[in-house]
Amino acid sequence: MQTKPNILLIYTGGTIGMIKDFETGVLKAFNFKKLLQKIPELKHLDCNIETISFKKPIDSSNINPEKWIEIAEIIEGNYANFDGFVVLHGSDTMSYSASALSFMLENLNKPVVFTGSQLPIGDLRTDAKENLITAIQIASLQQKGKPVIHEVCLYFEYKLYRGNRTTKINAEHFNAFASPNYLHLAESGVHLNVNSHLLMQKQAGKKLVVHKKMEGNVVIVKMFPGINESVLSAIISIPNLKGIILETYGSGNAPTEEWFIQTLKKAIKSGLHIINVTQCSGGSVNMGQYETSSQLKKIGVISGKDITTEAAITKLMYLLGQNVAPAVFKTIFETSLRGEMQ
Ligand code: ASN
Repeated sequence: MQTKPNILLIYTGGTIGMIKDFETGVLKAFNFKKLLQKIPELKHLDCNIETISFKKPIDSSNINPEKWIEIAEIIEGNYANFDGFVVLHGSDTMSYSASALSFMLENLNKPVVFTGSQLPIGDLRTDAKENLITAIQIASLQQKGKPVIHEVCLYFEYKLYRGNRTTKINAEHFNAFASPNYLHLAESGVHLNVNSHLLMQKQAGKKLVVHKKMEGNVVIVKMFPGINESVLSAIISIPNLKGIILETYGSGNAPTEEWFIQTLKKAIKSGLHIINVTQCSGGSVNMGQYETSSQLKKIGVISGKDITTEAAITKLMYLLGQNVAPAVFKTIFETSLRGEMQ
């Protein structure tokens, strides 16, 4: 007889577990136990659910690398005893956290499904119940007693995405996330349809490795017409800065002005890693396609290809934390490690 899968529900905070303070009208995190009381349906699911909560649940704007480590350690400590993990997380920074965890959890052979909601669980029109119930069902999916999914995903409003391919696109709609450069992994309708050919393959025989060092001395610079030398030079001169995610135009284009290229060249020479990521929500960096990007290629700017900014910054933090040798940093960054780029 097949046993029911064991699912660990990790509550970090976010709207999903918030209630309204009726005096002030402000949304505040509340006791996780009450979350389960709000959804008696959970008892009818075909799995065993255990729960664990951050001591102090947070609004996801307060997430940081220490808290990512906390999530990673909960998964590590419970990895042997559970078949899947559901992380309840605020939607605002969920794509950053799902991306970070995808890098921190190497050789993941079980599902880690992030979800949350736009409206609190107690709200009449809440999206929390569907998101939570289906996320648990997805984490429970098994074939021949083994998990179907072996990666960090994000489930929201009827779609399951690869976590490190997502971005939050809307603060109003229930359909709050998009994965512009990678098709959704599954869709929930009358049936739960999984696009099996898009899933990460199982890492046969490899043990989970949890990486807990994330470099904090990094920055995201979004290009805009009018960015000037003193601003860019000041950013590049930040003490101990190790890497920059440069959000460029279109397919990775930036000004051809001498001061701009020289400033970046100097920075790369001094050991900074500069990664070219597009400001466009979809599509890829292709340095060399236009004159406005061929100089960047020449001076050693790293191509972020079709990576999201969320995945780029967390991959940078992760690789710098790994002390990857400068000589191979570019090659490793340009390689897909967890399905985050083409
Ligand atoms: N501010 C909330 C958070 O990210 C938003 C949400 O969960 N919908 O924690």
